[in-house]
Amino acid sequence: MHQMAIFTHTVFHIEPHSHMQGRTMKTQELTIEGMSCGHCVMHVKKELSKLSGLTIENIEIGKARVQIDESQVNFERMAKAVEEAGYRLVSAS
Ligand SMILES: [Cu+2]
Repeated sequence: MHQMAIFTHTVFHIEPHSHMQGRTMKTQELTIEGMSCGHCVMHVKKELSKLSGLTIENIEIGKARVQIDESQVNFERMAKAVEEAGYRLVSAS
């Protein structure tokens, strides 16, 4: 019974991604200020991954490359997520 609950939970979270197929995703290179180690990378990764319409391709100290669905994600939303992690989004291009 417990296993079943976990399975349902997983499906619930995976489902929204299937709706993204066919959408145009745009690559964005993010410059992030204040990151200095692997923990910073983890924090930024955690917050950015909460945004629907955003797929993380790579994150390293000071920068990240993501794919965004522009109908769901803009600079402000990414900046807010980065800020939530404790850092500052300087630019996205
Ligand atoms: Cu750190």
